[in-house]
Amino acid sequence: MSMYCYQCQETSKNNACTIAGVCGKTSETASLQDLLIWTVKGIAFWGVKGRNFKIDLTEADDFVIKALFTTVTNVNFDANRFVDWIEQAVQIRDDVRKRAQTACHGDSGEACTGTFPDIAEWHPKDYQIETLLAKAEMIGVISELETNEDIRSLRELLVYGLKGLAAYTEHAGVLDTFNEALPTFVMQALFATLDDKMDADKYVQLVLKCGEMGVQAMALLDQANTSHYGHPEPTQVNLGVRENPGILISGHDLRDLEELLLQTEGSGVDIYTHSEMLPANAYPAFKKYSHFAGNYGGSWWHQQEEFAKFNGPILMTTNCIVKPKESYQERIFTSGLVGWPEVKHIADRVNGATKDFSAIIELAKQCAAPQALEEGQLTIGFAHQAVLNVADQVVEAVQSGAIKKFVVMAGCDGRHKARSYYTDLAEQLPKDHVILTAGCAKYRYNKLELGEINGIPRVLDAGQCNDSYSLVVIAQKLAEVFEVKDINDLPIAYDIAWYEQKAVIVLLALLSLGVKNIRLGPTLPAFLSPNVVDVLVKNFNIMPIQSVAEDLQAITA
Ligand code: FSO
Ligand code: SF4
Repeated sequence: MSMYCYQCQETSKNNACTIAGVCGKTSETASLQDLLIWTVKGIAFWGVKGRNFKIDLTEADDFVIKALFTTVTNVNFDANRFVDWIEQAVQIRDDVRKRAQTACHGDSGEACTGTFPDIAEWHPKDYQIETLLAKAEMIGVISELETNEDIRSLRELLVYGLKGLAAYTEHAGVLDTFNEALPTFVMQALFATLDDKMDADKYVQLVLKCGEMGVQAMALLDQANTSHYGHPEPTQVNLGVRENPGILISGHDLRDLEELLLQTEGSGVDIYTHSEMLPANAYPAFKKYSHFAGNYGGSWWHQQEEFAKFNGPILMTTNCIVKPKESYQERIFTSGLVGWPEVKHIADRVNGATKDFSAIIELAKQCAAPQALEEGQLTIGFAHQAVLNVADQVVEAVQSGAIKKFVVMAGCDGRHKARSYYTDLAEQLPKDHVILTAGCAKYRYNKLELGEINGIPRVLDAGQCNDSYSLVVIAQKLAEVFEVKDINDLPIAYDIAWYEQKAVIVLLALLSLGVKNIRLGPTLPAFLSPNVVDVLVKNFNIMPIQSVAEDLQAITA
């Protein structure tokens, strides 16, 4: 065993990746990610104390959020970048420590005195990969396989929730929108994981608190997105191609898209979205660009085949990146926290200036136009504002019985054959059932002809995975209109597909709001021990998906 990672749904044999990641992560990168999380916990050790003494933690907060996000599945595969991250983490931890101890000078508080654990003051003899790997072996899940399985399970559930929380906090931060309560909680929770006395009950409370903060993070991001780019509008997105060369942009970073659209205006290069960037087509601020040409292809895991056919450059702004094929290795670029060894990386913004996408644009001009994958259009743009705009129609359809039930089928897509379940279920749902969706899970059914009910599409697409927040707002609005006290009494069923840690925070957010009876698939997380699953079943009646026939019967009952 040279690594131990079980943070995503595609983990090997639904147990753990122990030799190399199914995602393409090497054991070296996996170990460095473990060490980065450990050093970040060291920052939290001093950060929690320092915050009590009101020291400025702006830099540390930003670093902790970014560091967590960069270890999310399919974000960064570049071992060298993690060596830099670890070195920076140690420097930031030392700086926070120094200032925390100075701030408490004269105070008999624990920040000043006593002995401190290794995590609070470790320094490697150098930053050679071998030195760091030797340390990584002694920390991380791999070193703790013998410890209490339930505590380990709850602790990892919390850390994965924090990674998802960090991802959404970072997306909002890119748009200069902050809420200090979020990094404050992240540090407190990381700090708590260092406490050997934390029992299962305390972990469960912290996990639910993490969900609550997840709702806040998604609300913050919603505010950031809509205040910058307007509220998404119902939109028909073109799925075909034009004759100009194009740039394909994927991931979730709307600011990268905004700057790319601006820099390509009048250049003769069209911009297409891929995977989780599809919802950008519904924002008024982007729709105004005539060279914003539509969406190309499907969800993240189709990229090897689709990127080869696109012919032009591809920009990966966040996860999910898959090992690039030779056919497009020279045409793919990463930005922000994304990384793949040998893939060209666009430098970050400096002092408020925009990113420079000229290298991508110049390359695009020399490329052929994309090869068509499909034709037609897709209807998107049903985030909370758009749905509330047609609330009267929706309420009337529910009252008349034209809409019998809503089925929330949000979450992620993935490679597992078992995910055909979601296509089959969507196809076989009765015609009076409406699907509410967000995230890349929708690619399993969003191109099916599922029709409309009194002008309301049977697939209401709220946007990216973080826009699951919209689904919560819609549910709360329905509860208000129908004067239902318990959200679980609404005619809404939840059938969530998960893949990576952003889906973990979406799930925890739903639990924190008291949503019960969620179906989760295609498999339950490998990091949940049987006892932790029992707790989730007992308190929330979470259930694994069954056959399409069985679940259809239960959902439509
Ligand atoms: Fe998908 Fe990937 Fe949005 Fe995830 S593209 S899987 S949950 O990164 O973030 O839905
Ligand atoms: Fe395996 Fe998923 Fe971890 Fe990649 S992220 S190593 S696929 S568990």
